[in-house]
Amino acid sequence: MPDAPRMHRVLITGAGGGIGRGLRETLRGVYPVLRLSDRIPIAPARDGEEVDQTELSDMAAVEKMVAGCDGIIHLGGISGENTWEKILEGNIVGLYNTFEAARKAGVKRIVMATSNHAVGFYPRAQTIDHNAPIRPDSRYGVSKAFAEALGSLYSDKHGIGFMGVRIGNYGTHPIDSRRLSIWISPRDITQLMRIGLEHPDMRYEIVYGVSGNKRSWYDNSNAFRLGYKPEDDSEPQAAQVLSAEAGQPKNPIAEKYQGGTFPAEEYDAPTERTS
Ligand code: 15L
Repeated sequence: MPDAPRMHRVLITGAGGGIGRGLRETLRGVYPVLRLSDRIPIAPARDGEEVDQTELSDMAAVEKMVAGCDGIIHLGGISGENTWEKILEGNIVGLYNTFEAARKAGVKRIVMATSNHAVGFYPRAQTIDHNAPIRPDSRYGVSKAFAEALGSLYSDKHGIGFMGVRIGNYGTHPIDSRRLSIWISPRDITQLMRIGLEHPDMRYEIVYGVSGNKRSWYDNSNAFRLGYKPEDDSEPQAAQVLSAEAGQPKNPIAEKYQGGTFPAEEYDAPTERTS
């Protein structure tokens, strides 16, 4: 097995968002330098940190952001459904710029926040693994499928180690019944990000970014094979979450599919797809 790459400076893009702010704390001191970048101003650098403000659609700025980094946790871009123009700028052009700058700078690893919405049109009744064909539920989900494809290209053609984490829903606790199946805790996402950066044998992998939830609709065996041992499960919160939701009106499309409101938004198919 090859040696794990040495991570001296790790870049976190989208460091001002919820997951980025969490990882800033949980990865503090794990690598000698964390470079924290966002398009918006973020809290000033502390020891072992560098703070950067970059618009991902600006290639020259992205090249500066990436210079000198050994690994990248890419959280930047648009983090939910949006207009095509915004998705194109943040999640297609911005993503391409980040990968291309990483290639030129000799970055060894990219851990990418993809999303459950790359496969959100699978029914909740079905358990899927990392080999399930993509089934995006939104323009946002399509952009995450694009990210997985771009990761595959840069892995095959340029040898960059890539791990795409199809993140469910990150937070300190599950916020509704759907999230009981897809919740991921701060310590579990930290563990997965570290596997992506540090695993000695990483070329191209897709895993689900979920805790060890009893109600999961994913077969996350690929993450387990890479050494992931989730420490949390949403189940102890289930009774409380379900009783808070009792009696609320439900959209049948949102309830049927894994992506929830994402597949239901703008839905106007006269019949449901059956294949
Ligand atoms: C995501 O991919 C989003 O980034 C997040 O904001 C949530 O909407 C999450 O999915 C979810 O499905 O709950």
